[in-house]
Amino acid sequence: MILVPRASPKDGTFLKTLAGERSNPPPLWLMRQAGRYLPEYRDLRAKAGSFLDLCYAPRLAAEVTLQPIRRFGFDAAILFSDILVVPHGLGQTLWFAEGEGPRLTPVTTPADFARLSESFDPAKLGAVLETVERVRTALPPETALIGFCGAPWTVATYMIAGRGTPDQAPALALAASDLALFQLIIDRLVKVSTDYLVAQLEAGADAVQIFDSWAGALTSDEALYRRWCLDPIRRMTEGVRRAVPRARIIGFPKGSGRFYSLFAAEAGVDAVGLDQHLALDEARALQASRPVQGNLDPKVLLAGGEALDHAVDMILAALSTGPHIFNLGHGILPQTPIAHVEQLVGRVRGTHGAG
Ligand code: 1CP
Repeated sequence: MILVPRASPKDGTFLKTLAGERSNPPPLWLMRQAGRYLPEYRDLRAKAGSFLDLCYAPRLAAEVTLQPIRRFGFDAAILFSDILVVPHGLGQTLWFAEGEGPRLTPVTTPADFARLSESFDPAKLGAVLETVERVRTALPPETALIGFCGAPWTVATYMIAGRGTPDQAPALALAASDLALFQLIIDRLVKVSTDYLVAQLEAGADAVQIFDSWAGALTSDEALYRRWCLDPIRRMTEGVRRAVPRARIIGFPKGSGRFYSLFAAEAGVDAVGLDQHLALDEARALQASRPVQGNLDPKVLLAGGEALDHAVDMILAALSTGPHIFNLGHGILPQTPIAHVEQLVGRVRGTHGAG
């Protein structure tokens, strides 16, 4: 095998780490870093009207993407959007019930599926890509821009249930009762999401992340995990790399537990995002094959104080010998005080609490 050096000299530490280099301190960004814990986000969100309006307003969405970079100087920005713009872009009805979360008209029959488009609505796609272009132009060159989408399984759970569910039971039930329909939904999502990531990379995203937030619902059995988490993501990574050979891809199969090493070996991603439930010795073992990202518990960031310092130090100590991107194990909680994020940034970068 010929080893091609993947990092280029102008890459910042985030992209260098994704290419397998080790940095001290590690690059840092936080999942959901643009959002309700920031007063400047709440102000802009109130002016924009609905959350979805904000997602499709390139100037405002770009501004929201940049807010946490200005405040904290993170090493990467993540496009402000949502994983559910993909079913919305296929024509599924979507709205965000204030204070409750997403609502969609469920897709549970072949007739429902037949009403979906085969590709992303160009007007909605254009708005997202304009946001990507605006953010890339505005960011400092050393700060990476991450594009993203949901993994087919996770997006399907919302499309089928019509909302977030604690156990993803409606999607699991459809996979059991109408396998052919479930497979059609997954296949459509593989295709559209692959094209969507390629478009984001071509518009200026430096890397992309695939969020499989509900992979944990598939871990009761390896065949289930392979069929609905691993295989669709592997098809996506292959498709993205066919179109963009230098694409850098992070997979976040949240809750994968004992299947994390299988995912790291076979999903075709450059780095694996780890949730807070994975033990640090297992995280370190995974680092032998791939860079890892994670895995501070968002509740520890919410709590702050010495517990936060201690948890950060443990992660740094365990993962500093290999390529590591510092992040949370899941999205930042809206009640998180800004002072705790400042404490985290200082601790990771070694400018806080020394001695
Ligand atoms: O009221 C508001 O302002 C809306 C809250 C909000 C925000 C800020 C939602 C609704 N989505 C987002 C932004 C978002 N969503 C980003 C932006 C970039 C960033 O990280 O800063 C990203 C990457 C997502 C991804 C996303 N959306 C996921 C995957 C990650 C995860 O958290 O597991 C999922 C599952 C969603 C669906 C969704 N969108 C919004 C909510 C509240 C939810 C979860 C709903 C549920 O399961 O009940």
